[in-house]
Amino acid sequence: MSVRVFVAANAREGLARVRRELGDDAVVLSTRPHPQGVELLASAYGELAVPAISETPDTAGSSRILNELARLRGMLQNQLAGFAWGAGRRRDPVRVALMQTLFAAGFGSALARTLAARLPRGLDTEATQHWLRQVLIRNLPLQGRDADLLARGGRYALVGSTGSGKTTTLAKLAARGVDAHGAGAVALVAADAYRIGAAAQLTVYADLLGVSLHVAEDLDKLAQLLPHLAAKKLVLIDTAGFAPNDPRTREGQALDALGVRRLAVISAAQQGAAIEQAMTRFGQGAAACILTKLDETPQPGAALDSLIRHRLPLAYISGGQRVPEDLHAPNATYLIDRALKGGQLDTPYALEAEDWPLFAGVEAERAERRTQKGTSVG
Ligand SMILES: Nc1nc2c(ncn2[C@@H]2O[C@H](COP(=O)(O)OP(=O)(O)OP(=O)(O)O)[C@@H](O)[C@H]2O)c(=O)[nH]1
Ligand SMILES: [Mg+2]
Repeated sequence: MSVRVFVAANAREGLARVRRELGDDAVVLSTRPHPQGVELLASAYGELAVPAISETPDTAGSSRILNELARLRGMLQNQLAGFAWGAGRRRDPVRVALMQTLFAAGFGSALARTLAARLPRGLDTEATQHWLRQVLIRNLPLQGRDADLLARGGRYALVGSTGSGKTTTLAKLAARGVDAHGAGAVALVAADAYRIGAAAQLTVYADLLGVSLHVAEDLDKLAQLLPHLAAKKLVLIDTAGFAPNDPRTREGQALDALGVRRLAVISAAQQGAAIEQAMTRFGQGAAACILTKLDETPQPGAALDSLIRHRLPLAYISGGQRVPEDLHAPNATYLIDRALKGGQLDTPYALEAEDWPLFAGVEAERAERRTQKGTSVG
């Protein structure tokens, strides 16, 4: 087994050189500070693994050794990432503080890294926080007033995960539509053929508003119904809620062929991964997004992060169950300020100072997996 010494400016650079020169499976045996940054002792993985396998016929034993090596490698990587985090904090405290602000508020690492990389040099902590707030406000995609869905009218289907608030939001939109165009110009369509009582829920709202209600059990029926509603200024279609990975979500795309524009109704009160899934499945090709349950969302950062990355315009926000009061046009400043404030909440999920290096380790591993996946795909 030959061991090589690498000296680099920082741990991340050192690891990258080890990989470049000894391969992806290289094993880092030790690290220590060096006047030029960090010194790593590393060996090619094959040189460790081959003798172990050939010398012992006990394959179970060999795989135990391999597992143990993998575990040690993971541990070292974590430590190095933590070390890199500490070094980064000393070298560029303002940039690291920016990422901490974003992570604490529930924004994800992809956006945090992108913004940290674009932070102009030479800003102090206060100027950095100001810059961050402005960048987030500027990049939050909002539906422009001239594109107001209700004023323009049209055919809209509300799509989204189960219980995200589609029917309630539809009733709120319908009430606004009645205010704008009169009850005779608005029609509701119940296209939720899956849930018992779905049409009944809509009937109550239609009666209250004095608008007509139609039922379409499937897409064919909807295609037959729509020409009869051609005179209506605003047609709002309620659809069944599906989990984002349910194959029936494809029905959403079939609506496009009928000239129906989709509005993705997404609850902000979910964990980031669920929001991302819903945004991907229901948001793709949608005309706009409506974020619901903001009243139940202490940290709306994840939802705003997803909107920013998907560039899906936000048309309305919903902050309660009351029909029609709890529906509002979005205000970027208000939403971003709320998200950043959410990062200051004292919850058991907030990271303590000593958790950050560990968190950095996990993040570094995740980033590495993404890079490896990208490399193997490309
Ligand atoms: N707190 C709060 N509750 C909401 C909001 N929007 C909807 N809800 C509630 O969430 C629950 C589900 O709302 P629905 O409108 O039935 O949701 P849905 O997406 O139509 O549900 P399915 O048709 O079953 O997929 C109801 O109790 C609503 O009152 C909101 O903005 N805030
Ligand atoms: Mg519903």
